[in-house]
Amino acid sequence: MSGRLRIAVQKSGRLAERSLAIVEAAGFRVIKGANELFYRVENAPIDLLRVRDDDIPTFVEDGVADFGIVGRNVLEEHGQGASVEIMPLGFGRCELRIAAPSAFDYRGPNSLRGLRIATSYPKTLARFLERVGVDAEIVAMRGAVEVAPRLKLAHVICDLVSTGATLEANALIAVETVMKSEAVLIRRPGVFDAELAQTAESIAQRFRGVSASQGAKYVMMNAPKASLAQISRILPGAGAPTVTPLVGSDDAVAVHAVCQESVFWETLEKLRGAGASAILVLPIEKMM
Ligand code: PRT
Ligand code: ZN
Repeated sequence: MSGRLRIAVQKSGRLAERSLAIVEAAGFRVIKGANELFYRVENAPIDLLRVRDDDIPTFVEDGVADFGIVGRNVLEEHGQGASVEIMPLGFGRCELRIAAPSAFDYRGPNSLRGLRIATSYPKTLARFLERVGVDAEIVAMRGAVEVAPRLKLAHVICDLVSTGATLEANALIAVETVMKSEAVLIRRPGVFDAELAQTAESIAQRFRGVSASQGAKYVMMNAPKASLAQISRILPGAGAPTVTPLVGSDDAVAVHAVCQESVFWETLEKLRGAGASAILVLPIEKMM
Protein backbone atom coordinates (compact mmCIF):
# COMPACT_ATOMS: atom_id res chain seq x y z
CA MET A 1 0.00 0.00 0.00
CA SER A 2 3.01 2.26 -0.74
CA GLY A 3 3.65 3.02 2.91
CA ARG A 4 0.46 5.06 3.26
CA LEU A 5 -2.12 4.29 5.85
CA ARG A 6 -5.85 4.35 5.10
CA ILE A 7 -8.61 5.56 7.38
CA ALA A 8 -12.12 4.71 6.17
CA VAL A 9 -14.63 7.48 6.92
CA GLN A 10 -18.26 8.07 6.00
CA LYS A 11 -18.42 10.01 2.75
CA SER A 12 -21.60 11.90 3.52
CA GLY A 13 -24.11 11.64 6.32
CA ARG A 14 -24.29 12.25 10.02
CA LEU A 15 -20.74 11.19 10.85
CA ALA A 16 -18.95 12.63 7.81
CA GLU A 17 -18.23 16.14 9.05
CA ARG A 18 -17.20 15.19 12.59
CA SER A 19 -14.99 12.38 11.29
CA LEU A 20 -13.08 14.82 9.12
CA ALA A 21 -12.97 17.32 11.98
CA ILE A 22 -11.35 14.86 14.37
CA VAL A 23 -8.69 13.93 11.80
CA GLU A 24 -7.93 17.63 11.34
CA ALA A 25 -7.98 18.33 15.08
CA ALA A 26 -5.34 15.60 15.38
CA GLY A 27 -3.09 17.82 13.27
CA PHE A 28 -3.49 15.99 9.95
CA ARG A 29 -4.04 18.46 7.09
CA VAL A 30 -6.63 16.97 4.75
CA ILE A 31 -6.57 17.99 1.08
CA LYS A 32 -10.11 17.81 -0.23
CA GLY A 33 -9.14 17.14 -3.83
CA ALA A 34 -11.14 16.17 -6.86
CA ASN A 35 -10.80 12.46 -6.08
CA GLU A 36 -14.16 11.43 -4.63
CA LEU A 37 -12.90 8.17 -3.13
CA PHE A 38 -9.68 9.37 -1.48
CA TYR A 39 -8.67 12.50 0.38
CA ARG A 40 -4.94 12.83 0.96
CA VAL A 41 -3.33 14.02 4.17
CA GLU A 42 -0.59 16.45 3.26
CA ASN A 43 1.66 16.26 6.32
CA ALA A 44 1.52 12.51 7.09
CA PRO A 45 1.40 9.31 5.00
CA ILE A 46 -2.36 8.93 5.43
CA ASP A 47 -5.29 8.72 2.99
CA LEU A 48 -8.95 8.96 3.89
CA LEU A 49 -11.09 6.37 2.12
CA ARG A 50 -14.55 7.92 1.75
CA VAL A 51 -17.32 5.34 1.62
CA ARG A 52 -20.79 4.43 2.90
CA ASP A 53 -20.73 3.75 6.61
CA ASP A 54 -22.19 0.24 6.17
CA ASP A 55 -19.07 -0.79 4.24
CA ILE A 56 -16.55 0.47 6.80
CA PRO A 57 -16.53 -2.62 9.09
CA THR A 58 -15.90 -4.96 6.14
CA PHE A 59 -13.22 -2.74 4.63
CA VAL A 60 -11.36 -2.61 7.93
CA GLU A 61 -11.73 -6.33 8.61
CA ASP A 62 -10.48 -7.18 5.12
CA GLY A 63 -7.53 -4.79 5.42
CA VAL A 64 -8.75 -2.54 2.59
CA ALA A 65 -8.48 0.19 5.23
CA ASP A 66 -6.24 0.18 8.32
CA PHE A 67 -8.50 2.29 10.50
CA GLY A 68 -12.15 3.27 10.35
CA ILE A 69 -14.48 5.74 12.01
CA VAL A 70 -17.95 4.25 12.30
CA GLY A 71 -20.99 4.06 14.57
CA ARG A 72 -20.78 1.16 17.02
CA ASN A 73 -24.29 0.23 15.83
CA VAL A 74 -23.00 -0.28 12.28
CA LEU A 75 -19.98 -2.22 13.53
CA GLU A 76 -22.28 -4.51 15.49
CA GLU A 77 -24.65 -5.02 12.54
CA HIS A 78 -22.23 -5.25 9.61
CA GLY A 79 -18.97 -6.39 11.24
CA GLN A 80 -17.83 -9.97 11.78
CA GLY A 81 -16.17 -9.14 15.08
CA ALA A 82 -12.64 -9.20 13.63
CA SER A 83 -11.74 -5.52 13.89
CA VAL A 84 -10.55 -3.94 17.11
CA GLU A 85 -12.37 -1.00 18.73
CA ILE A 86 -9.65 1.37 19.84
CA MET A 87 -11.68 4.12 21.44
CA PRO A 88 -15.07 5.83 21.52
CA LEU A 89 -14.94 9.27 19.90
CA GLY A 90 -17.71 11.10 21.74
CA PHE A 91 -19.92 12.06 18.79
CA GLY A 92 -22.77 10.45 16.83
CA ARG A 93 -24.34 9.36 20.09
CA CYS A 94 -27.64 7.49 19.77
CA GLU A 95 -29.47 4.44 21.08
CA LEU A 96 -30.95 1.51 19.21
CA ARG A 97 -34.36 1.23 20.83
CA ILE A 98 -37.55 -0.73 20.49
CA ALA A 99 -40.56 1.58 20.19
CA ALA A 100 -44.27 0.82 20.23
CA PRO A 101 -47.48 2.73 19.45
CA SER A 102 -48.41 4.80 22.49
CA ALA A 103 -51.41 2.59 23.35
CA PHE A 104 -49.20 -0.52 23.56
CA ASP A 105 -49.11 -2.05 27.03
CA TYR A 106 -45.41 -2.95 27.36
CA ARG A 107 -44.38 -5.10 30.31
CA GLY A 108 -40.87 -6.12 29.41
CA PRO A 109 -39.36 -8.18 26.54
CA ASN A 110 -41.99 -10.91 26.94
CA SER A 111 -44.56 -8.48 25.54
CA LEU A 112 -42.73 -8.80 22.19
CA ARG A 113 -43.36 -12.54 21.89
CA GLY A 114 -44.87 -13.44 18.49
CA LEU A 115 -44.95 -9.82 17.26
CA ARG A 116 -43.55 -8.40 14.02
CA ILE A 117 -40.70 -5.94 14.64
CA ALA A 118 -39.53 -3.68 11.78
CA THR A 119 -35.87 -2.65 11.79
CA SER A 120 -32.79 -1.81 9.71
CA TYR A 121 -30.74 -3.73 12.31
CA PRO A 122 -31.97 -7.33 11.89
CA LYS A 123 -28.79 -9.01 13.15
CA THR A 124 -28.44 -6.84 16.22
CA LEU A 125 -32.14 -7.24 17.01
CA ALA A 126 -31.96 -11.02 16.54
CA ARG A 127 -29.07 -11.17 19.04
CA PHE A 128 -31.05 -9.09 21.50
CA LEU A 129 -34.15 -11.29 21.19
CA GLU A 130 -32.02 -14.38 21.67
CA ARG A 131 -30.41 -12.87 24.74
CA VAL A 132 -33.78 -12.16 26.35
CA GLY A 133 -35.20 -15.49 25.15
CA VAL A 134 -38.05 -14.07 23.07
CA ASP A 135 -39.34 -15.36 19.72
CA ALA A 136 -40.54 -12.61 17.39
CA GLU A 137 -40.64 -12.00 13.65
CA ILE A 138 -38.09 -9.52 12.30
CA VAL A 139 -39.15 -7.41 9.32
CA ALA A 140 -36.00 -5.97 7.73
CA MET A 141 -36.43 -2.48 6.25
CA ARG A 142 -33.92 -0.15 4.62
CA GLY A 143 -35.28 3.10 6.03
CA ALA A 144 -38.43 4.92 7.21
CA VAL A 145 -38.84 2.21 9.82
CA GLU A 146 -40.96 4.52 11.92
CA VAL A 147 -43.91 4.29 9.49
CA ALA A 148 -44.11 0.47 9.70
CA PRO A 149 -46.72 0.31 12.50
CA ARG A 150 -49.00 2.81 10.72
CA LEU A 151 -48.75 0.76 7.52
CA LYS A 152 -49.50 -2.39 9.54
CA LEU A 153 -46.21 -3.84 8.35
CA ALA A 154 -45.16 -4.43 11.93
CA HIS A 155 -46.47 -4.10 15.48
CA VAL A 156 -43.39 -2.34 16.85
CA ILE A 157 -40.08 -1.02 15.54
CA CYS A 158 -36.42 -1.16 16.51
CA ASP A 159 -34.55 1.96 15.35
CA LEU A 160 -31.91 4.51 16.27
CA VAL A 161 -33.08 7.34 18.46
CA SER A 162 -31.20 10.50 19.31
CA THR A 163 -33.54 13.37 20.19
CA GLY A 164 -36.72 11.25 20.13
CA ALA A 165 -38.44 13.72 17.77
CA THR A 166 -39.03 11.09 15.06
CA LEU A 167 -40.71 8.70 17.50
CA GLU A 168 -42.85 11.48 18.87
CA ALA A 169 -43.92 12.62 15.39
CA ASN A 170 -45.08 9.05 14.71
CA ALA A 171 -46.85 8.55 18.04
CA LEU A 172 -44.35 5.89 19.11
CA ILE A 173 -42.85 5.42 22.56
CA ALA A 174 -39.45 3.85 23.24
CA VAL A 175 -39.89 0.86 25.54
CA GLU A 176 -36.54 -0.94 25.47
CA THR A 177 -32.88 -0.12 24.76
CA VAL A 178 -31.08 -2.68 22.61
CA MET A 179 -27.74 -0.87 22.50
CA LYS A 180 -26.05 2.48 23.08
CA SER A 181 -23.91 3.79 20.29
CA GLU A 182 -21.47 6.50 19.30
CA ALA A 183 -18.75 6.85 16.69
CA VAL A 184 -15.73 4.69 17.44
CA LEU A 185 -12.22 4.36 16.02
CA ILE A 186 -11.53 0.82 14.85
CA ARG A 187 -8.40 -0.79 13.42
CA ARG A 188 -7.85 -3.83 11.28
CA PRO A 189 -6.79 -7.12 12.84
CA GLY A 190 -3.15 -8.16 12.65
CA VAL A 191 0.07 -6.22 13.10
CA PHE A 192 1.24 -3.23 11.10
CA ASP A 193 4.53 -3.57 9.25
CA ALA A 194 7.41 -1.37 10.43
CA GLU A 195 6.68 1.35 7.90
CA LEU A 196 3.06 1.81 8.98
CA ALA A 197 3.43 1.04 12.68
CA GLN A 198 4.67 4.49 13.60
CA THR A 199 1.90 6.29 11.70
CA ALA A 200 -0.65 3.94 13.24
CA GLU A 201 0.64 4.67 16.74
CA SER A 202 0.61 8.40 16.08
CA ILE A 203 -3.01 8.29 14.86
CA ALA A 204 -4.17 6.37 17.92
CA GLN A 205 -2.29 8.62 20.34
CA ARG A 206 -3.39 11.89 18.75
CA PHE A 207 -7.02 10.77 18.53
CA ARG A 208 -6.84 9.88 22.20
CA GLY A 209 -5.52 13.36 22.91
CA VAL A 210 -8.22 15.07 20.86
CA SER A 211 -10.98 13.05 22.39
CA ALA A 212 -9.66 13.58 25.93
CA SER A 213 -9.34 17.33 25.44
CA GLN A 214 -12.91 17.63 24.07
CA GLY A 215 -15.01 18.69 27.01
CA ALA A 216 -11.96 18.87 29.27
CA LYS A 217 -11.36 22.23 30.95
CA TYR A 218 -8.49 23.89 32.75
CA VAL A 219 -9.78 25.37 36.00
CA MET A 220 -7.89 27.97 38.06
CA MET A 221 -8.86 29.70 41.30
CA ASN A 222 -7.61 31.10 44.55
CA ALA A 223 -8.67 29.23 47.65
CA PRO A 224 -8.12 29.06 51.39
CA LYS A 225 -5.67 26.26 52.29
CA ALA A 226 -8.24 24.96 54.76
CA SER A 227 -10.74 24.08 52.01
CA LEU A 228 -8.36 22.30 49.62
CA ALA A 229 -9.73 18.83 50.37
CA GLN A 230 -13.31 20.03 49.86
CA ILE A 231 -12.39 21.80 46.60
CA SER A 232 -10.67 18.69 45.22
CA ARG A 233 -13.86 16.75 45.83
CA ILE A 234 -15.97 19.33 43.96
CA LEU A 235 -13.80 19.46 40.81
CA PRO A 236 -15.40 17.06 38.27
CA GLY A 237 -13.12 14.31 36.97
CA ALA A 238 -9.89 15.99 38.05
CA GLY A 239 -6.72 14.31 39.26
CA ALA A 240 -4.73 15.87 42.12
CA PRO A 241 -4.76 19.65 41.54
CA THR A 242 -1.59 21.74 41.37
CA VAL A 243 -1.34 24.04 44.40
CA THR A 244 0.99 27.05 44.43
CA PRO A 245 1.57 29.75 47.07
CA LEU A 246 0.16 33.26 46.58
CA VAL A 247 2.53 36.15 47.18
CA GLY A 248 1.68 37.99 50.41
CA SER A 249 -0.76 35.42 51.69
CA ASP A 250 -0.19 32.68 54.23
CA ASP A 251 -3.54 30.99 54.26
CA ALA A 252 -4.62 31.24 50.57
CA VAL A 253 -3.18 29.35 47.58
CA ALA A 254 -3.69 29.15 43.81
CA VAL A 255 -5.30 25.90 42.62
CA HIS A 256 -5.02 24.62 39.03
CA ALA A 257 -6.68 21.45 37.75
CA VAL A 258 -7.64 19.71 34.51
CA CYS A 259 -11.27 18.62 34.70
CA GLN A 260 -12.22 15.76 32.36
CA GLU A 261 -15.95 16.39 32.68
CA SER A 262 -18.09 19.43 31.93
CA VAL A 263 -17.76 22.24 34.41
CA PHE A 264 -21.23 23.65 35.05
CA TRP A 265 -22.31 26.86 36.78
CA GLU A 266 -23.38 24.74 39.76
CA THR A 267 -19.80 23.53 40.11
CA LEU A 268 -18.56 27.13 40.19
CA GLU A 269 -21.16 28.02 42.80
CA LYS A 270 -20.06 25.09 44.95
CA LEU A 271 -16.42 26.14 44.59
CA ARG A 272 -17.31 29.67 45.65
CA GLY A 273 -19.29 28.22 48.55
CA ALA A 274 -16.12 26.41 49.62
CA GLY A 275 -14.27 29.74 49.73
CA ALA A 276 -12.73 29.86 46.24
CA SER A 277 -12.43 33.19 44.44
CA ALA A 278 -11.18 34.47 41.05
CA ILE A 279 -12.36 31.21 39.42
CA LEU A 280 -11.41 30.81 35.75
CA VAL A 281 -12.47 27.97 33.41
CA LEU A 282 -10.41 27.70 30.20
CA PRO A 283 -10.69 25.45 27.15
CA ILE A 284 -7.86 23.02 26.43
CA GLU A 285 -6.60 22.76 22.89
CA LYS A 286 -4.30 19.74 23.04
CA MET A 287 -3.37 17.13 25.58
CA MET A 288 -0.97 14.20 25.58
O1 PRT B 1 -25.10 6.77 3.33
P1 PRT B 1 -24.62 6.02 4.51
O2 PRT B 1 -24.97 4.56 4.49
O3 PRT B 1 -23.16 6.28 4.76
O4 PRT B 1 -25.37 6.71 5.77
P2 PRT B 1 -26.67 6.24 6.56
O5 PRT B 1 -27.84 6.93 5.95
O6 PRT B 1 -26.70 4.77 6.73
O7 PRT B 1 -26.35 6.80 8.01
P3 PRT B 1 -26.54 8.25 8.67
O8 PRT B 1 -25.61 9.22 8.05
O9 PRT B 1 -27.98 8.60 8.77
O10 PRT B 1 -26.06 7.89 10.16
C1 PRT B 1 -24.74 7.52 10.40
C2 PRT B 1 -24.60 7.14 11.87
O11 PRT B 1 -24.98 8.24 12.70
C3 PRT B 1 -25.49 6.03 12.38
O12 PRT B 1 -25.05 4.73 12.01
C4 PRT B 1 -25.41 6.24 13.87
O13 PRT B 1 -24.22 5.67 14.38
C5 PRT B 1 -25.32 7.77 13.99
N1 PRT B 1 -26.59 8.39 14.42
C6 PRT B 1 -26.70 9.19 15.51
C7 PRT B 1 -27.80 8.30 13.86
C8 PRT B 1 -28.69 9.05 14.64
N2 PRT B 1 -27.97 9.60 15.65
C9 PRT B 1 -30.07 9.15 14.27
N3 PRT B 1 -30.84 9.80 14.96
N4 PRT B 1 -28.25 7.66 12.74
C10 PRT B 1 -29.54 7.77 12.39
N5 PRT B 1 -30.46 8.46 13.10
C11 PRT B 1 -31.86 8.48 12.54
C12 PRT B 1 -32.72 7.35 13.05
O14 PRT B 1 -32.56 6.21 12.22
C13 PRT B 1 -34.14 7.91 12.94
O15 PRT B 1 -34.63 7.82 11.63
O16 PRT B 1 -32.55 9.66 12.92
C14 PRT B 1 -33.90 9.39 13.25
C15 PRT B 1 -34.16 9.60 14.71
O17 PRT B 1 -33.60 10.79 15.15
P4 PRT B 1 -34.31 11.61 16.31
O18 PRT B 1 -33.38 12.74 16.61
O19 PRT B 1 -35.62 12.08 15.78
O20 PRT B 1 -34.48 10.70 17.51
ZN1 ZN C 1 -25.45 3.48 6.14
